[in-house]
Amino acid sequence: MPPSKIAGGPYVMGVLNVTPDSFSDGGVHEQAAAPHALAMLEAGADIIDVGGESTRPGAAPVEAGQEIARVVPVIAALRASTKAPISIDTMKPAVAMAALQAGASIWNDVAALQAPGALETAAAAQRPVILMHMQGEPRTMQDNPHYDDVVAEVIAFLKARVDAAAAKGIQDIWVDPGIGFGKTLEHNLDLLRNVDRIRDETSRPVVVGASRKRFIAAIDDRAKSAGRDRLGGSVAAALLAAQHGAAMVRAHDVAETVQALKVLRAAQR
Ligand code: PMM
Repeated sequence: MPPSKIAGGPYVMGVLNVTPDSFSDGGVHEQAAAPHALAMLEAGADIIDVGGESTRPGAAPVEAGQEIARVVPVIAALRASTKAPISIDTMKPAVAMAALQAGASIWNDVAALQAPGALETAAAAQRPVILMHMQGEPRTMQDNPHYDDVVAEVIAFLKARVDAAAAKGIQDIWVDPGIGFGKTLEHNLDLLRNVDRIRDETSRPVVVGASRKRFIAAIDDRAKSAGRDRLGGSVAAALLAAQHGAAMVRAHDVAETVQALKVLRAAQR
């Protein structure tokens, strides 16, 4: 990865959901996906994360063929117009492979390479991977999340997945605590406060995706809808993650997030 556009700060990953049902920006960018991605890069994003299957709570799975049909044309169009790194946000090895061939260079897997064949596919591709923690599966994960010690359990899971990936020869491994993926408000806050511990105990850079998530509405009931009503909370969570050593934050509202991170960096010097 080239250096972050925020000198010394975390990378900013701009979210490009090419899905009709993503929880926060569903359907908005299907036609205008590549221009929206280019605008996010212009606004300071370091990398674009392309996803073709919604993982919002309650979302139904999508067939690999349909997911490929959504993401590959967008990745190819983007690749033709920018050198910026593109990650593919998928749980499916077939989709990851098609996306990497079309020009993506990073596999962002919310299932942490647990699908059959995923570790082998990632090892063969020799590309960076992001391994995320999720309790359960998107359809049911928010039904009744439970942990005895959320931070310790998430770290133990991530360490095990890092070990499994490293054992296959995968070298560039990032980890993500999976904000909102089978977690209550308290679980999410506990994880955000402990990003540095997750980094230190996994010895891996940490990605944090809190942008526009439901826990913000659990704190502020004026943030019920999943769009820009959650902007303030999203930026606050990105700053908190950055202060605790996040190496990358995933954001829908790139310009605002980058500006806030620049102010944080300036004050930290
Ligand atoms: N969240 C979503 C999707 N992909 N990937 C990573 N690494 N971390 C996340 O927190 C994450 C993700 C769900 O949000 P979206 O529907 O807005 O993309």
